[in-house]
Order: sequence, then structure tokens, then C-alpha cells
Amino acid sequence: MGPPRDCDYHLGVLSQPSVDSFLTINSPMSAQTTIDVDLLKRHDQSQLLAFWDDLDEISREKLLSQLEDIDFDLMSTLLRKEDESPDFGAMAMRAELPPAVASDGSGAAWTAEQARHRGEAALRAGEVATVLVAGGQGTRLGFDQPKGMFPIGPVSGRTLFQIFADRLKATQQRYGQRVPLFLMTSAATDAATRDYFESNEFLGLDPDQVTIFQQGTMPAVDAETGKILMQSPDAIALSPDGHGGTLRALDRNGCLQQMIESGAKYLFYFQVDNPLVTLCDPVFIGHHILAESELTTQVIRKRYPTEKVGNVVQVDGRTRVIEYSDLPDTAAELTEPDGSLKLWAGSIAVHMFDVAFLDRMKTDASALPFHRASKKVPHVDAAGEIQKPTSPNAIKFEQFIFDLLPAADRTLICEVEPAEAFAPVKNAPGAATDTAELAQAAMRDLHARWVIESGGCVEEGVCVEIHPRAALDAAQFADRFGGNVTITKNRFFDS
Ligand code: UD2
Repeated sequence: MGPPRDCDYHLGVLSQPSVDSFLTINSPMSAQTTIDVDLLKRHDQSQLLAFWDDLDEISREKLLSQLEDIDFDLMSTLLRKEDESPDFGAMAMRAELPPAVASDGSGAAWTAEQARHRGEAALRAGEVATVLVAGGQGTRLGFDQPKGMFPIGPVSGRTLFQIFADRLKATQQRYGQRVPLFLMTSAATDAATRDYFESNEFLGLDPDQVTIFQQGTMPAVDAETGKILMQSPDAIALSPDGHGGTLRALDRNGCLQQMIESGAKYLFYFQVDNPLVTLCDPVFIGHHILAESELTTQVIRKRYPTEKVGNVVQVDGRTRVIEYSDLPDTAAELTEPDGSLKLWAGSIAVHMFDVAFLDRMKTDASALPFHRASKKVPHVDAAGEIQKPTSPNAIKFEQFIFDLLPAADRTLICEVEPAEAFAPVKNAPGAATDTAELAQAAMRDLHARWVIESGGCVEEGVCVEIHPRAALDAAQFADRFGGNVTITKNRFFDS
């Protein structure tokens, strides 16, 4: 690849544009694609067409369709740092705790049993849908396939995706109603995820209940110059727009409309990395409904001040999350007179949304703030050479779904015990926290407790795993197997 010819745009094989500064392609495969060259100049991003003359028709079409998707006004606003960037430090110092239901059920005007009944009624009525966000690349885990394909069952070796599908299927059997699954992927995970579901018979789910949809992207920019980076001469360096892109992607792909038409009123949101997620927990769903909350979020009591979870707080009457990376240590370490943490509520990224709230917010999705992350982004330089940086060279922009919290009229937080609901798989073996080994140990310990609480016993060093169709919770395990179980070698209860 020779050096770029600066801004000398040959229209060549392109159809004749109506205005000279427009590049237009009429493709038999797709609709007409047009980009305003002056727009790129105005936004100081003309380098995006620097290799234009060297590209063939297919590459030009590819590049033009990527350019067409970029909101250049938004990019310039972000680059000028004119978008809202809250002072999290100041906020954290005046933060309070939002209304919370503790894990023992206290803090609500109803009992946990009443919440369970209400949640079960919603499940029986087909009012609950689920959304699984699985667009992340799992870089920290060092697994080169979508994270959902990671084998995690401590005895069964079942993958994260299988464990969620098993739980969904068992929930459907218990309540006699189908629970739709909306699965969000990104460009990096989409093809492999679809292939995995299709070649594994949708993991026992009905293909009609699974909707796989792809999130949007944002360009990565050079940290020093603010220029959008090129991944190759015909492609922009794009990265997923964060899980905050879920709302826009649900809307754009017709999923929100699909939910509304099917009668789904409540959406259970969860992340791909947590095999202990209490997917469709009726108590959690019930608290959300009884509180008439628009957005309810599960939290754990943070085990130490700087634990890597979002801090759910109330500031100026609005609930919000201050991400662990934005919370100053001085605020993280604030304590109550009894020595407990003041900002104790750590989000584990399990949320209940009112579908009507999402529908109301869909046009405001772009109002979610963008968070910036410094990353190493390989790219082609001005001479067309591929650069693989060894230190962060670029800024990526991401929206976070929990930034919808301040917009909700009513919110609630529900505390859960980490041992029962949170064991994220994020880091490679050997890390101190959030490894697959630790998640497997948490699954094994939880299931061993179900056996012991049911009157059974588990020999030291023996591993137990319980398929959701055998038991969805401790109470069901006790009903089915109570008192009879002595486990002397590794065992997978699969029916
Ligand atoms: C997330 C939360 C953190 C805490 C923690 C619990 C954020 C910013 N922080 O931390 O507050 O609740 O989880 O485990 O979310 N994803 C997409 N598309 C994207 C980016 C992410 O689908 O563009 C998915 C990803 O596949 C995963 C989830 O979102 O399921 C969380 O992403 P992460 O692993 O980057 O978030 P993390 O661990 O920093």
C-alpha cells in the first residue's frame, strides 16, 4: 500500500453524485450509500478517505457504509469534551443510599413471600422477558470465543450459555409459560454465538423464543489527535458501544416492539459472565412490581471498599451508579458509626426494567453519557503501515445501561448474598478475584449447601452440581431429595 493521496477523491466507478462533494455508491446488494466529503473536512476527519483511490469498488462500498453510520456531530462533541461529564468525586461525597430491600426481606412494606407470589404471577402470565448482554470480548479471561461458550459447570462442564438456557427452560416448566430470551452480541461475538446456538439445537430452547441481535459500534479515536483511527485502508477502527447500547439495539432490531406485542411488561437483564445469576428469580421480580419501580437493580454488600462493582447511590434525589473506577478512595472508605461501609451497595449488573420505561426512554438513548476508556487499538498509520501499539494509544467511547437509573421515576435496590447470586468469570487463571476456578467453587459450595440443608451430606473434597431441571433452588431440592442424599464422589444431579 503506497502513501495516501490527500483528499483527491476520484469518483471513478461511482455513480455521478448530484453535488460534487458527495461520494455515492449504488450497490445492487444494498441501498444507495452517500457521504458528504465536506462533512468530514468540517469535522477534521478527512483522513478517513485517505486511501480512497487505492480501494476497489467493494472496499469503497464497505468504507462508505461505515462512514454513513458515524454521527460526526456527536464525535466532535465528545472530542471537545462538551458532553456531560459529572464530577463523580463531589457526587460521591454527598451520596446517600437509595431505597433498599435487604437480603433478609427487610426494608419493604411487604414480605419476601408476598414478593415471590407477585413475581410468580407475572411469570405465569407471560409478562417476563429476559435480555442477556454478551457483546464483550472477554479479553481479560483470555478465551478466544464468545464468553458464553466458556465451560463452567464444575462437574458437567456445561457452558455459561447452556447454564442460562437450562435455567430458563426449568423456569418455563415450573410456571407453564414461555420466557423469551433476547441475546445481545457484538460484531466480535455475533457469528460464533449464532453458530453455537444453531448447531446445538438452541440449547434445548425453542428457536422461536430466542432473538439474537447485534449492538451498535463507536469509532476509536487517536488519544493525542482526536482523529478517528482506521483498522485497515477500507475499515474504520470500531468497537462496541457498551451495554448502554442495549436499548438502542433492542429498539432498532424491533425487539422492544416484539416484547410489547407479546405482552411482556418486565425485562430481566443479566450479563454473560455470572453463572450464579438467579435468572427470573420470582422474589426479585415481585419486589420490582410491588414497589412500582421502573428500574430495580440487584446489589451485594461490598466486601471491601474498592471492590470492582458499580456503587449504587442516591444523589440529589436520583438513583445512579458510580462505577468503581470513578469512585475516589476517600468516598469508598467512608463508614457509618458502626464501622460498616457507607456506600455499601455494589451493583452486580442484574436489573429489572419496566418495558414501558424502556419504550419511553428509547428516543433518549443517545442522551446516555459516554464513558471514555484508554485502550490499545491496532490501526493503519498515514503511510498505510499497520501499527500494533504496546501501550494505550486510543480512546474508546461506551455507554452504560445503568445510566438509565437517574431517568427512572421510581427505582429500588435489592440486596442478594454473593454466595447465592454472584460469581463472575472475568479474569484468567491465577488472578486473585473473578476467575473461572473461583466461580466453579462458588457453584459447588452453593449446591453442596442445598444438599446439606435438605438433610443430606457431602463428603469433604467432593464436588456437587445441580441441573436446574433437578432443582431451581434449595426448597425444590429439599422437596425432591430431602434427607436421602449422601454424596461420596463427584455428582451431577441432572434430572
Ligand atoms: C460490570 C459493571 C460493574 C459490575 C460488574 C459485575 C460496567 C461498566 N460495570 O463490570 O459495575 O456490575 O460488571 O460483574 O458494566 N457488554 C456488552 N457490550 C459491550 C460491553 C459489555 O454486551 O459493549 C457485556 C459483556 O459481554 C458483559 C457485560 O456487558 O456481559 C459487562 O461488561 P464488562 O465485563 O466490561 O464489565 P465489568 O466487568 O467491567
